[in-house]
Amino acid sequence: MTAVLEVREPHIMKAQEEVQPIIDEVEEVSVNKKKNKKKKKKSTNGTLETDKPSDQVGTEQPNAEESEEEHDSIEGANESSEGAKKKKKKKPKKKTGANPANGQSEPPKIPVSKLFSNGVYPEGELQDYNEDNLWRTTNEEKRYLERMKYDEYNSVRRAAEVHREVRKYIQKVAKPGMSMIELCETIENGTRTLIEENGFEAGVGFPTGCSLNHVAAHYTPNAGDKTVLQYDDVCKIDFGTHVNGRIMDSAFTLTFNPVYDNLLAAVKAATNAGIKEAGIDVRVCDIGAAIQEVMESYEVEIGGKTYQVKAIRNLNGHSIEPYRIHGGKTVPIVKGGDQTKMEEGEYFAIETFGSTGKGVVRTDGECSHYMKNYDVGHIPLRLPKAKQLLNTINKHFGTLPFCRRYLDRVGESKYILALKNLCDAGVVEACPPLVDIKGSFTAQYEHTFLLRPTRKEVLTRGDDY
Ligand SMILES: [Co+2]
Repeated sequence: MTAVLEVREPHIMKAQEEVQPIIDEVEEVSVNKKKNKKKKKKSTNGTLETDKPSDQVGTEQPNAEESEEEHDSIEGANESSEGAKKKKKKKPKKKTGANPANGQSEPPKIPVSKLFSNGVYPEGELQDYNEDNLWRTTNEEKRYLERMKYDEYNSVRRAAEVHREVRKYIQKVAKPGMSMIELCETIENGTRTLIEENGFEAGVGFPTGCSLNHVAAHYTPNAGDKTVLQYDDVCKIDFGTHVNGRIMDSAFTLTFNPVYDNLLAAVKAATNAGIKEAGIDVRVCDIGAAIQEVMESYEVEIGGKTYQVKAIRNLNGHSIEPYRIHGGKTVPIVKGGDQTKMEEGEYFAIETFGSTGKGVVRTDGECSHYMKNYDVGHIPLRLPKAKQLLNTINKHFGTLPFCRRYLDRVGESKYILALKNLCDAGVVEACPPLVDIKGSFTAQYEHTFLLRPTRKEVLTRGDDY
């Protein structure tokens, strides 16, 4: 899920409405056989080699090393700091993140706790901090702090592993002709089974986004939506898993037509650039600048027209707190953001959006996503149906985002008016679809990572993205 920036410049909206009728005609997408024609930026500093996006950093890992690493992690959790000192002399840990070939069924039906019967889940991709903080990697005190957190890390790794396995399956079976409802339910059912959904202890993290084309985020079908995935669609699959409220928020873009390959490559590289820049004491504005630089060094040719990929300037990454998808901090994807710093122990989702449109989104269309306002205290409600609906929300979702289909499946019906009442009262926040101009195409990649005391752990990294 994405955080929307307050649009501080009201004229943007107006200008856009004026432009819209002209651009409304949807351009025909033709298959471009000369795909992967990538533009290299009029590079000022020579550091931006876009021919090889740095999106595969450290994901190759022989399986033998992986099991050794798991072993190391278990010991690390249980041994005294004496024992740990001895360990320090071992060679540094290799970066990981690959999806282990672990015998998951198709469709995925085996809970990950059965696949990792020793209860140890694979670490995400490890990235050392940049030079100012490189001392942390080997610092004994920081290493000790991490051993104290082992149970937390291991449980979020379980949620991340579920994300990897569920998306691996959907990447295989999603095809043009599949309904959006079937697509989402496949993901949600897979998540519920693999994570062994259990009240607030484990489950889906938020509604499954499957926003299409100019819709960048916050679309999931409501009941009765007949939309079917098309060959020419650009579909952002944004779904979440959680264990004990620790949400793994990760997204990728699904396409069938190779004409969009450069758009996807731009966004994937931009997200990875943002993750690479991130770290303890790093200012979020510097991350935004790094993301935009990479994103806008790409161009894509669609239907005979060439577009420089734009970063959508009012969409953001965000910190994540327990049961709170949007923690207190946002991570911009363009330059000029604020100077808030990232801190040790924080979880962040870095998500970037590239667009062939204006590079700004506004809300449009029927709402599906909702979320209880985290800070709201007791608000008296007059409508009995609204009170009853709020009880249902409190019981099943608490402060986790939900959608209308999730209300349907827990037995709610005819709740639209009551839901509107809760939104008007400020108890629930509506998160309607976020759209760029019609006829444009938007893509998204997102990962959740943790700023561990010694290094970054990109929890949701897989061998796919
Ligand atoms: Co997000």
